[in-house]
Amino acid sequence: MIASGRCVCCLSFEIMGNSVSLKLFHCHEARSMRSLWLINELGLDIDVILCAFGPELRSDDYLAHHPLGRVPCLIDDELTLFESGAIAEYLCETYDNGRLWREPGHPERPQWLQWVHYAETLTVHSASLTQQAIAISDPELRSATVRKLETKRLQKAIEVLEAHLESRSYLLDSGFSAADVGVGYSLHVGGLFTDLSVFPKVYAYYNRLASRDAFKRSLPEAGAANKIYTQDNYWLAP
Ligand SMILES: N[C@@H](CCC(=O)N[C@@H](CS)C(=O)NCC(=O)O)C(=O)O
Repeated sequence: MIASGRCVCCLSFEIMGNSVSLKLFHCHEARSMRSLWLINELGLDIDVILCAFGPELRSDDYLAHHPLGRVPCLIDDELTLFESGAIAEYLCETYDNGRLWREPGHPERPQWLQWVHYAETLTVHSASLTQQAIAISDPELRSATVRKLETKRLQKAIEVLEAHLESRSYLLDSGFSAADVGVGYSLHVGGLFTDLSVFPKVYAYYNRLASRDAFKRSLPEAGAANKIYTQDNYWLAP
């Protein structure tokens, strides 16, 4: 459930006999979408505190949760976590039965960890491109060199996925996992900065992920305010 722009109290729910309460600070289309999508895949009930992307994140109240004033930030009773890869690992090991998790000792565990965190390798380039195309509002202060360089580095990181997906439908041979959620979000935003259809395997993979109900439920609703991205794409002119 998304609470539009207002704070709501935690809901409690029962899972495997334990009462838990989860709260996620989220901005539309930000990395917190990774956490929200995973929560939706896991079928967890949660309070989502929707924040505007910008100065609201630097309020004293929010800085008490996340020292840098960024999203995601997950609260689970006494625990606060503010790194999306760590949140993915924590949610899986705490609330998953092995469907999206690969537990320590599982033969696919090292690969699972690698791809859960490869999501950030992809997204750092999109974050830099978001800064160039959106956050730096004065065009004079933007750098054509940084945009070109980061676009190229994003494409190189996508090429690695293209080769990996040559022989499989998901990142792990055994099928869909939390790693696909992390990387899927990165492609969702990466596609705003480079044309994914140039990478046929990646393009088909992204479309497969984007057709999932849990993915769709983590998108902003139609006409939502406070979206980071307002254009169809921010691709560089060829
Ligand atoms: N590595 C962190 C990055 C978190 C992060 O930088 N989030 C961005 C949104 S995608 C943010 O909140 N930025 C707000 C700001 O920098 O003011 C993670 O994956 O959780």
